[in-house]
Amino acid sequence: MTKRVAIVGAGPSGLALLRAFQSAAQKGADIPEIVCFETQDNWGGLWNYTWRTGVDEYGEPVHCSMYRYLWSNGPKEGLEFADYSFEEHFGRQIASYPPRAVLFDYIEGRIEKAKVRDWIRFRTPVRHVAYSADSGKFTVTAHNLIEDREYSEAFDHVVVASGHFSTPNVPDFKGFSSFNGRVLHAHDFRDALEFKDKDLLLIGTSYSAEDIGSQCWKYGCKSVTVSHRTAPMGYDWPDNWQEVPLLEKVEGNTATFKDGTAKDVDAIILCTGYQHHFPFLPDDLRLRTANRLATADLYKGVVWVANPKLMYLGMQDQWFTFNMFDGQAWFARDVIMDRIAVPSREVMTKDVVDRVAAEDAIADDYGAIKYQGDYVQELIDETDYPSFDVDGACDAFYRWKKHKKKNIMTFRDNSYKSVITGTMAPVHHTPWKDALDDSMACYLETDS
Ligand code: FAD
Ligand code: NA7
Repeated sequence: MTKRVAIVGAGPSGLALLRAFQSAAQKGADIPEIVCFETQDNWGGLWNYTWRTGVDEYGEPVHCSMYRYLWSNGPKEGLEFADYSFEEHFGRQIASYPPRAVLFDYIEGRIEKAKVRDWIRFRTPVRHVAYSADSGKFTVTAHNLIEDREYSEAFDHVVVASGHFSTPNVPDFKGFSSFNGRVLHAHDFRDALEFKDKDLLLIGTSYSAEDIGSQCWKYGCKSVTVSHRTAPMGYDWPDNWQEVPLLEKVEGNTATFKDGTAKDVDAIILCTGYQHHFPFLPDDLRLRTANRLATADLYKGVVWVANPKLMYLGMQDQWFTFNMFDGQAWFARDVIMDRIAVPSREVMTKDVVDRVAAEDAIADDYGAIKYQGDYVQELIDETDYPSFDVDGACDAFYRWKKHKKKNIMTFRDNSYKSVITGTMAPVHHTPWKDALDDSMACYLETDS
């Protein structure tokens, strides 16, 4: 096959596409030439931890939004690869909420087995993509940071897998510029011990606020105050944790909230989400979407309606992650290999409108999990991605929600059944709140 495919990013989504093509080649298919561009010096995307914040040694924005002591925020049984189980990787079943290093190792294990590392050009950010209707090809301009050399190459397809939880959304609040403490976004949070014995204010009520607050609580901060714009999270929090209305202003160290109450704080962490940010894409190719389950302008959540030679992976808000990226990657691969025909623009546009309307009609989080589970099922039904019990994975998420409601500081002590191997996960050797060492060696120590 003479086609050339450019993939932007070697995080879980980009790696899923590499594995999808390698799997087709393994089965004897003639596959296109694949070039995956990756800014960082290793694969794994957000799971590739760095201590750095701001810019890296080449002046590139640091992609990592993860932090030390991060443990999976959902059960691993909801994200397991259907073609590479946790048991295959670790040689046995492991507990359900692995720390970051353990999940990184798992991601790496599958892609190492596929032997596709030389398809990736590390330390090579994509700077620009342009499409020519005359040639029917894309020109991708990339920067080899090590040689400090910019170059352009032609491709038949471009797949954007650059993630959307890396460029922070940073609102301003009155008094920030004269606050007598540190103001940072969750993207730059690295180590909870920095906030030991401190009074913390967090703004936002989603995963970052919940998890960074919990981490800081676990590692000994003095108090956590969480300020909401829409509604409080409503969990049964520890005694030194309170939920308050939106921040109105800061004076000195005193934060005042919309209801007139106030609290003296040492640091403020903006857990206010991220932007879909594609500085390398021109207006006519750039996805503009809210962080939601049904993205704008992507047929089947993958194919750019205005030009189906361009695709995006992993752009949805996420209950499902690795297995959804796999479903999308197998689908994208089959579009590129002409195994799946994309319909007319009208049909694709209607597909987007219908998905948005269906999402808007969802009543609650349980409905949202089912919606995304059905989407994963739809994708894998159209390809040779190994089928698995998607409803079983949804069930793990439903139970996770209930465990969080029951006790937000112990939900990670629960176990679930693998929908790939049918094995029940063991209970971890140490309750999450007491497990201060998040290394892989410690996590795997005696959990069987
Ligand atoms: P990313 O992981 O963001 O990878 C994108 C890659 O593209 C990066 O390697 C980046 O360097 C590269 N890139 C970007 N721009 C360019 C460019 N111009 N040129 C070349 N390369 C480029 N999911 C879970 O399942 N469980 C969790 O517990 C969990 N915790 C999370 C915690 C945090 C703090 C965050 C932010 C996310 C978390 N997620 C979690 C969700 C996470 O989005 C997915 O797990 C996954 O990392 C998404 O993969 P991705 O490949 O789409 O994007
Ligand atoms: P999310 O899930 O996008 O949530 C963003 C939160 O920030 C949400 O609670 C928003 O409140 C809040 N927000 C956004 N802008 C503002 C302003 N201007 N003022 C106050 N509050 C604001 O981002 P997360 O970082 O929590 O999670 C992203 C991923 O990281 C997630 O998938 C996890 O796996 C880890 P709203 O409810 O809209 O009022």
